[in-house]
Amino acid sequence: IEASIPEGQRAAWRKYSAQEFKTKDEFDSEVVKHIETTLARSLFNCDEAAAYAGTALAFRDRLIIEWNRTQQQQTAADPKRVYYLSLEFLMGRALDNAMLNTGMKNIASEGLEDLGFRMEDVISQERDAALGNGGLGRLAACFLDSLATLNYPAWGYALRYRYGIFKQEIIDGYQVEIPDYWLDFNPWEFPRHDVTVDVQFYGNVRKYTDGSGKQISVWENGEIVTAVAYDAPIPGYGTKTTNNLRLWSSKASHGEFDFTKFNSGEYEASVADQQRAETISAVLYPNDSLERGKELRLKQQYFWCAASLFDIVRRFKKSRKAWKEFPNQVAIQLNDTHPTLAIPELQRILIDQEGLEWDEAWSIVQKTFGYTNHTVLPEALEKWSVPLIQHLLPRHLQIIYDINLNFLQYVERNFPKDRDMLSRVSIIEESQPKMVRMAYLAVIGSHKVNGVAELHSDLIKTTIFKDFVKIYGPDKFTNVTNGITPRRWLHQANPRLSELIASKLGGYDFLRDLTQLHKLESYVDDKEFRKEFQEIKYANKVRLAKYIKEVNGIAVNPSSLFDIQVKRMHEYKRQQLNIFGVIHRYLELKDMSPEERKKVQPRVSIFGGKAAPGYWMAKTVIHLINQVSKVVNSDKDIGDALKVVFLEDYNVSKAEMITPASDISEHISTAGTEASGTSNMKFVLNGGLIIGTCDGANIEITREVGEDNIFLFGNLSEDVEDLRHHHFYGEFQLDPSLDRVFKTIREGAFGDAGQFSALVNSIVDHGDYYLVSDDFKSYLDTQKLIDEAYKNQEEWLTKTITSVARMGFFSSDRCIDEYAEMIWNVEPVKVQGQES
Ligand code: 7GP
Repeated sequence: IEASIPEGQRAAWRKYSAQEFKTKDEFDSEVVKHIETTLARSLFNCDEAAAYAGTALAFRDRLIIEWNRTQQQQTAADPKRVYYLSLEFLMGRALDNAMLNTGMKNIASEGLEDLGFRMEDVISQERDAALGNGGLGRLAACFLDSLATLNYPAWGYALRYRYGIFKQEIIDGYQVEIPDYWLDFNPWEFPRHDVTVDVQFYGNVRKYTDGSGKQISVWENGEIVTAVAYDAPIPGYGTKTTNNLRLWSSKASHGEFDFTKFNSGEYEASVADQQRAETISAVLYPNDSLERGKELRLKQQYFWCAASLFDIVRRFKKSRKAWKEFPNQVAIQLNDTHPTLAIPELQRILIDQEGLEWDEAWSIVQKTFGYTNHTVLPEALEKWSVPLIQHLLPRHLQIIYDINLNFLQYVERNFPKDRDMLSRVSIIEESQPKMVRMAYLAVIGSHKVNGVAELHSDLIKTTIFKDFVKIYGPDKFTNVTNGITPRRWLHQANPRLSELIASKLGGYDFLRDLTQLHKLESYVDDKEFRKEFQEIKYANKVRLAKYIKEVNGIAVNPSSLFDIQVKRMHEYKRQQLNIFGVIHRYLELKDMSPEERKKVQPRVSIFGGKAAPGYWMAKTVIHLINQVSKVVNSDKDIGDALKVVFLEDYNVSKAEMITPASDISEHISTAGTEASGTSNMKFVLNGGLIIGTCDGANIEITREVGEDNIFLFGNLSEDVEDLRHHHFYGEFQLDPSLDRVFKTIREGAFGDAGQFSALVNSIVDHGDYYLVSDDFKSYLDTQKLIDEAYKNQEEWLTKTITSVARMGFFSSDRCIDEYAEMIWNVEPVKVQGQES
């Protein structure tokens, strides 16, 4: 490593080199120092927010020491690194995670108590880092945790959005979007004003032939925007490895302020460039599984890909290895198609800037990239118009055309008889205007393509990428079933359960090897264990009930069956099926005599999730849930038999409280539409059972926990096409129970029926694309089974404990090891602790 300090002075340097705190006293001294100096507060004006800030800064210092050490050792070892390019990282809160991963939470709790604060209150001061929408972004966050824990040299790359996903407020039953000012105080990031990249947009391509007769392309006269790096340390659990998440922020290339313009009186124009440049990293697009072809979004994608690749190439060049070594040093994973421009960008760097020949460059590109697909929904598959790319990235469009030409020639040679094949697989869709199909470009430019659960990986091979399987053979396509980090989703979210498990398994090793959970099966009949397990579930429900009372003003009985569906609002996830089921339950309760009603299993139906701001149908479902909630909760006949709750602003930190409180959670997508799902894993790991369709990872969860421990219902994915046909030809009879639900809605039982007519009509008149009516009866029958099963608390408990014991497969550590072996070909690098 190059060192800027001369040999003679290094001893002094080392002597004073920063040390991480080890004891409670050292911790307290750090906290007080930060509160008094960094924050300029004192013991006379230190509130919980300041206590949080002081604690966070103390931990940040600690992480940064380990981060520095990790980077130095990784630089010295110069191993192959993984770069995870994701436009979303849904990190949630960092403090609790940092304390648990470094093993310092107990010390910090005691220390804070000395200073007059309770850990819980301090933790809850932190705002979520909500740089993501849903599953795809949270998966990326789990992967970072696993990569660091398993000591893989890995970097995440994303954008530093000034506004993360909007904050959701429910006003009069409607979703209202409020900006998320998460950067007001964010102690977890380090601005690196010395790490910048100039990124070009627009301009033109000039071609000429050099002395040796070689064609050269120069992209010039564009507009330059500067990317500034902000780094966030990612600590592994129980290891010294602290990896990096690098977020790019945009600013004007010539500084933020144009003095000439200011001096000539153009005050607004003097800052206009800066504002324009900043717009690029200003907002996270709040769409989940829904693509909007907006120019700014394309700008974001290129800005981030270009800055990240420049950084990666710069790091590679430091090692002075030959270009052909690039794929042996660098693995880049594309989290869905959002970073696909990295493919033509790397090709451009290699041929235009580094002077490699096309074929040599292309072979490097293909070996470097891997692509993960997260959805088969057609509305989520990215396409960009050719004129837009031509305008914004003229050189990239040429390269994309050349990639396509080579590819189509190859296809033509190998499939001379299938003339249609060429237009089917072309990167360019011959529409008006022409479109670039990003998923095809991603497949063509990568050496491996994976889906995120077995069914989904099979589906992509038989639907959207069918032709590519023929072209490349099946080996290019693989599956890595998703997972979740047990550190956040068990240890942090459910500390008592984690402790109970540790007490039986002889320590916390299971947090690093989740398969050890299987040993819990021998405690299924252990009275003491069962009692504690049940008490923990109850306490978690009490905690959620308290929150619901505080925030929603609804009193729910913690002994009721808690039925939870929290996830992004989308028709394919079918929250409408759930709420129609709730209405049906309500009507049934109304039909009963008071005596009969007393005998039913009381239930609380809990919903939460955000709708994309422009997605009217999803917003209508939110509205309906809130209206039903109003009516049911205030109906004196019903009492505790049924309560309906919509939790506003569902996010990661709320998920940590909600997940451990479920008895049943709902994962009820139309079969074949939910690529995997990951909250399904979180709920079962925390001792809740699932009602679900045969979709995504539900199938593998069933295989692991056993059919007796999950409530499956509904049509299978292979039947979906036929069923849709039946609807199309009107060969369908609406289930009478659903018909009654619709009648009730139409009669205005939940407010002005007009508001819900589009929702009802989508099922009755417009083909019921998501097959709500087809699955309704089976759904209700299964909910009945659940009511019955829950009455036998002993058997229920056995099911939940058994399920927890069988969830070992769903750790994101297992996923990351699979990616490392099958796709990245990388090895861990163990970081050594500080030498004394
Ligand atoms: C989600 C999938 O819907 C979910 O099933 C999966 O578990 C998750 O990715 C992680 O693989 N997809 C998205 O969140 C998304 O935005 C559009 O997909 C690209």
